[in-house]
Amino acid sequence: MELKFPKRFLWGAATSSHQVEGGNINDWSEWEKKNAERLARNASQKAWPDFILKSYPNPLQEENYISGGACDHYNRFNEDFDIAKSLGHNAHRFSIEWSRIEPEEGKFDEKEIEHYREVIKSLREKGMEPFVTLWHWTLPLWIRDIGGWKNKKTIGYFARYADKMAETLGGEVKFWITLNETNVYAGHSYFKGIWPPGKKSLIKYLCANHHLSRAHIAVYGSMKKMHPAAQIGVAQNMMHFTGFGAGIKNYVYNFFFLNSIRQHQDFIGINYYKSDGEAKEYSDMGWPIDAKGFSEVLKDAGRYEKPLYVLENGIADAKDDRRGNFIKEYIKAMKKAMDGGADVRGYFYWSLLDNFEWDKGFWPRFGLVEIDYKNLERKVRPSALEYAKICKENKLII
Ligand code: IFM
Repeated sequence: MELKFPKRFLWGAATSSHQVEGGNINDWSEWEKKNAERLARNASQKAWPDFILKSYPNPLQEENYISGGACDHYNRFNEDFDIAKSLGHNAHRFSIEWSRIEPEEGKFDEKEIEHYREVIKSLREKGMEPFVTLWHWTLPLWIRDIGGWKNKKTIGYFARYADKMAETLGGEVKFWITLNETNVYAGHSYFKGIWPPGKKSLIKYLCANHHLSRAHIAVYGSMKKMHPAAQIGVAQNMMHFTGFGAGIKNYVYNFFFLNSIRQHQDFIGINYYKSDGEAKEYSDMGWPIDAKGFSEVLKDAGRYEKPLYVLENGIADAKDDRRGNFIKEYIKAMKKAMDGGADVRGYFYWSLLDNFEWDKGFWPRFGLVEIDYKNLERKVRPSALEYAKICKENKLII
């Protein structure tokens, strides 16, 4: 059977600056230096499969937890986009690193702006529509020093940085994602207190959420004035909840933030990985592989009556023995939602490259393209070719 997608459907992959670029100096890079030894020690208390311990770097090594040079995508973006193009992608999502653009308060680095102009140009030349994220979790050190998102002033500083990006790059970008997964960020950073700044506090958690929502609204208004045709949204991490309390969890986790910015978004960006239920198979990170909930979540997001973009969906699978099927099953579920009325217009696999998975470090392998961290060699995984067939033919054969 053939599942055909609409003309002009966007197919691609996503990355974020801190996870792939290398050489970033921000709140995360500082936190990594302080926490690598502890994270490696904690990891030694767990049982790990052999194939993960044999990989480099592995969870027991301190260097696993230091983003350092990452994939050197900052210097190799052209080569990486050539690979994406060869895989049939017609769109690509990446993020701008605020700490590069504004390393000191109010001092914008024109060279770095030029760098991202080149990134956008390279994508356009290769026929890929850029989806640009303005904030994917990392903060310049001077923002960290004033308390990050728990400080109200960060709203104004973020809006000024976003204005600068709209002024300088706005002519070349149609799709903007202001904020990535505010629910995951605030949850880890303030509710659980396990990510920078590592401050567990309900008050700070609520403040951060509130400031993030106000920041989005401010940026939306000012960008729209500058570029009325721009399409602006956020990337919301969504899960499918089952069992006791599913309704309330669905509301709090999936829709609370989106409702708070309801009138200020042109599309709904969805990052979907998992449901909270059991499954027959799991990813290397222990996340259940079960596409059923994906259709439900997409249909549910239809409540906003806006176009939907799947801005992330992927699996950590170092052996690449589940990724091909994962992609097909999730795309099949997406198509089911579309047939049921969900207006999905694009799908971005997470991620184009293996990358730095935050406090887990480098060992989880999400990439369509494998990175050998000893020499930074790129190798296209077999599953990437399975996905490429779907992208090139704009259909899934099952
Ligand atoms: O790597 C992350 C990404 O930064 C945000 N969404 C989830 C991915 C996998 O955990």
